[in-house]
Amino acid sequence: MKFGKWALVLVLVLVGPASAWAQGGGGGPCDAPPPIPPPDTLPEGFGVNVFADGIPWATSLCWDNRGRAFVGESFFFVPAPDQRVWVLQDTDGDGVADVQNIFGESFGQVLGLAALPRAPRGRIISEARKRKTSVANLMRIGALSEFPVDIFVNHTLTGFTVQDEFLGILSRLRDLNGDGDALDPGEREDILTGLPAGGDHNNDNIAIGPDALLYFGLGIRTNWGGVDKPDGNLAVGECIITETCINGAILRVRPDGSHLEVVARGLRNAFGVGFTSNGVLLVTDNGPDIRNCHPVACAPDELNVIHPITAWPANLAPGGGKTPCGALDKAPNYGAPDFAGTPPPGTGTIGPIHNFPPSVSADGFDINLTDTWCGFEGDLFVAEFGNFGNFEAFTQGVRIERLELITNRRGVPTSAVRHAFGGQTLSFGHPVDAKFGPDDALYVTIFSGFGFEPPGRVIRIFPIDSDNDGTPDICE
Ligand SMILES: [Ca+2]
Ligand SMILES: [Ca+2]
Ligand SMILES: [Ca+2]
Ligand SMILES: [Ca+2]
Repeated sequence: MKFGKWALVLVLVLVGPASAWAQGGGGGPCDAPPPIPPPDTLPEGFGVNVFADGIPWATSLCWDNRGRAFVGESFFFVPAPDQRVWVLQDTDGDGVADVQNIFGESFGQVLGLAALPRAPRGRIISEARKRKTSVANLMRIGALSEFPVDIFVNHTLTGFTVQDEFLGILSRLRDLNGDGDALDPGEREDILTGLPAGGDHNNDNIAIGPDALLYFGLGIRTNWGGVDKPDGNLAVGECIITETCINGAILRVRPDGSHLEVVARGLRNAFGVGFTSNGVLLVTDNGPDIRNCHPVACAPDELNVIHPITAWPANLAPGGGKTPCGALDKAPNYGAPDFAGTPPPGTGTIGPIHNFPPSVSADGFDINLTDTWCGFEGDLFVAEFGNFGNFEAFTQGVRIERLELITNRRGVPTSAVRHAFGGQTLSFGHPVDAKFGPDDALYVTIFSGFGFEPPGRVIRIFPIDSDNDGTPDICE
């Protein structure tokens, strides 16, 4: 998903001529038209309801270990910082939030949230190992609930003049007085500032690794391999390269904000991040568009496996973000901005395990680790926001998609089969994130903006149990 200056540009400017610049090989997605979207339905055996309404710019979502959902918002036209993080809870089990409050405020555009118990690091690591699951799933099932949680917020103080600003912030929220919010003095700390975010892409979703460290993508600052003219006027082919070497990367950092490291480079905008139950990091990467500096036609979005996880120091200078880059040459390169999608053989770059159709905007996702989504075990559910590039039509995306992961003997995904799940979900709206909740339902943030209908909200997709015996129909 793309935020920042491009949002304004969309309203004012149409796309320029396209070229298949730096497009990868291997049967490009333009070779065949994308499949016709199915009707706006869920598969048989599933229902949907509105969990919470009135969150117009809902983006990322995470669960803590007490059944609370946290939802960030991001509205690009409001000068930062006045974006918020909401806390939602269904205390009576009817599938609708009856607690809906502001948990934190005065953020820039919020695109990433994660909950981490305030427990010794070794305790978190051993608990995830013992249960053979991810830290996010530990939260979902209420493990380590004797510990309070910290909520981490990735946000960007973006404006429309961002060429050399370093506006990405990672904040930690801690409800010290237990009153249900982090609005009291001392409850917010900006543990990382000066990330080179802004422009077209920001610091994105956050996942907690099996090492109890925070992982997140930091997008490049323009469409593809360059920054637009500093006066903000866009012209095809005119670029000023001011990407830093930690743009287009996957970063990781300790929960106190120290030891910022790069684990992968060559990504464009790795929006969604998540770990499998055996510790493999998956990321969705939004492919380039047909627009301004270096337009690219027909580039797919990607699902990448970041593996194995090794790290190189990022040494983010305060306020600067000018990182010595030499050591990062060793970090695995996922292709951008030289190759979008599957690269030709022999480039030394790592291709995705799956190419989404162009412009779906594959964003936040979750892995099904529930016991009640029978037949979908281990599948990935991806929120596809839809194509900004064809703004009026939204011919791609705007749906929840299911990816069936094919794994090797070590349990590492090697490819994926794409299945329709949420249909062309225009009546749901534009999804940005999807996370399984403590009741095994899939919770999806719906973003509104530019007059999108319906308004921003969180919806809940659940397996129907017709005879109310505790076993969903799809398991009987
Ligand atoms: Ca309720
Ligand atoms: Ca408080
Ligand atoms: Ca790639
Ligand atoms: Ca039943």
